[in-house]
Amino acid sequence: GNSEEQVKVSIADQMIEHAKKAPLVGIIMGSDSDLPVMSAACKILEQFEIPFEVTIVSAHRTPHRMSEYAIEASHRGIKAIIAGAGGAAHLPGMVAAMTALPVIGVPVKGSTLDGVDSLHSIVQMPRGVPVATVAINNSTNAALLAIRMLGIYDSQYLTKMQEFLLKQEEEVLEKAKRLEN
Ligand code: RP5
Repeated sequence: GNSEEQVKVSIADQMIEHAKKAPLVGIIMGSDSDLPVMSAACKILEQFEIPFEVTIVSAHRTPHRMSEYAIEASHRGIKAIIAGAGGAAHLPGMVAAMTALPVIGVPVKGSTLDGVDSLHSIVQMPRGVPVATVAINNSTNAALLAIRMLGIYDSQYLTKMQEFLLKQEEEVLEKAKRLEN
């Protein structure tokens, strides 16, 4: 009867609410020492109100967790993975090898080689398994790129990105004006 319908409607509502909160972007990093760099990506996704998850997955120290994460991500509704790592930074490439999702790599600057080790480890992926590599420590751009990817199938993210770019442009023009005066 009527109440049965209402229950169905409320379950549907709950499912919609749940789907809205289900993470679309997965942020992973090799170590908690990467967090100061990777937190900028979290901030951007928060700013754009995009549901995301963030955790530690290490290619070298937790290889089994890494493969599980990479294999499961698409089934959980994740659309893009941001992976930050330093040193012999295998995480983004290995995750990309085990998922068809786009993977964005953030080279994290370590203490000895200024992040060039991480950059080369991530950007020099052999043919067949791409990793979109952003600048050293630039997790902001990793998040912005992930949002552009979401914009391919959901125009609300495209609109938000256009607004972001306009605001950024206005801010620079404002600074230029102030400098000129
Ligand atoms: C990598 O080794 C991590 O991504 C981190 O950048 C680097 C150092 O890790 P810790 O020794 O600080 O845990 O796996």
